[in-house]
Amino acid sequence: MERISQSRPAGTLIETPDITQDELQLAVRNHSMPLEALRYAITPPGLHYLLIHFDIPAVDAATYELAVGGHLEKPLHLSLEDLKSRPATTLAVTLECAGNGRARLSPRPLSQPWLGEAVGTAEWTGTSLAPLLHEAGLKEGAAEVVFTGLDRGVQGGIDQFYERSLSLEDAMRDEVLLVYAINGLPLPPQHGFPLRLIVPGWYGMTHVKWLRSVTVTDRAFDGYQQAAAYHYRTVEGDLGVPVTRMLPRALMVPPGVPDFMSRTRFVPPSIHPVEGRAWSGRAPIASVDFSSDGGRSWSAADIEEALSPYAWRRWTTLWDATKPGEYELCVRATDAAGNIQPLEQSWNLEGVQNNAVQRVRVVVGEPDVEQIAADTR
Ligand SMILES: Nc1nc2c(c(=O)[nH]1)N[C@H]1C(S)=C(S)[C@@H](COP(=O)(O)O)O[C@H]1N2
Ligand SMILES: [Mo]
Repeated sequence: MERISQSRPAGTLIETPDITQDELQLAVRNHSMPLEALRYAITPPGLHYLLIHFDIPAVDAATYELAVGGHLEKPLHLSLEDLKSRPATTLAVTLECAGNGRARLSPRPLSQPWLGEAVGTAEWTGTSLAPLLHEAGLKEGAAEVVFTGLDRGVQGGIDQFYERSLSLEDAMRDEVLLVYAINGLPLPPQHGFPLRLIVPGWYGMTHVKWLRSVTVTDRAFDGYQQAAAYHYRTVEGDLGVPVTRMLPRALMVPPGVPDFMSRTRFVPPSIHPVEGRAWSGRAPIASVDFSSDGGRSWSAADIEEALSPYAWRRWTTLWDATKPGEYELCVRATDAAGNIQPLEQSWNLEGVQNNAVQRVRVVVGEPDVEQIAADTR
């Protein structure tokens, strides 16, 4: 018990740039997407980021049932076969954790220490939620839909199953799916086997995995993950603003080859193609700008079509890297609603929605092996 009493609860801010053992433990359980995987429109299996608050629950597909109940005329119990026999939709959707970028903040909110790569895009297959709720008959006064997972744990001092809600209006949108397949294969345990929610455009916490029940309620849900967590607040005690749809972000595939420890890049003098992906859950991506001088000057990148309205778009540009020296490459996305990525970190108590621009240090020229050795000693 010593260990637990010494651990710092989530919500703690920490000044040290060093990662704590608790953060390291979270980081090895939950991995981000290696940036070179931005090459793929659909993230290959195993490279999609992962976030699991508690433990992956053990589920027997043969006896599994989803309970659909609450403020409904005809509550339902659906087997996996029942769900699979309903009309199916496949949709390419980009998912990003709301805490992406948290570890760049100072002081740092203690939680999963993402740097900027907690993202992935998959083709999810499942059945639309709205027709199911219509069939079950929404009762007068239905206001919210609560999605509960099979995974249980303690967070914020509260024993809970992971659960989140949506307003009835948001839950009834066509693109909201109960999915049982990813990239044409059954969900693997870590992504929510046998069934998860997909709410295109929203930050990761919305997409409840390992669904046990869908419950229609006539009042606002006040569970921990809804009412306490996932709020953008800069002042303790402030209610803050709930985290909902993804803000725009662009990422680049870091060019050249990396140094093992610092991940500084080395590129031979050349005209160098640079590529990446950009997304927003608020509006389509309108422009992507590239900088090779740390964000002092920008030039527009070319943008390609997305696989779906909810998937990231590929962008490309040519970087004039003919002159040897040190560079800081940046990329910045703007969406059609006018949301633009900030240049500075967007500090807040939980470390959510920090969509500050990515910065990649690149040396044009041959790696200076002696200097690298000196820097890492
Ligand atoms: N049941 C359950 N659903 C969950 C979570 C969880 O811990 N339990 N984590 C959420 C968070 S915070 C994120 S970012 C996404 C991650 O989805 P992925 O691991 O499939 O990428 O799942 C969400 N759904
Ligand atoms: Mo997340």
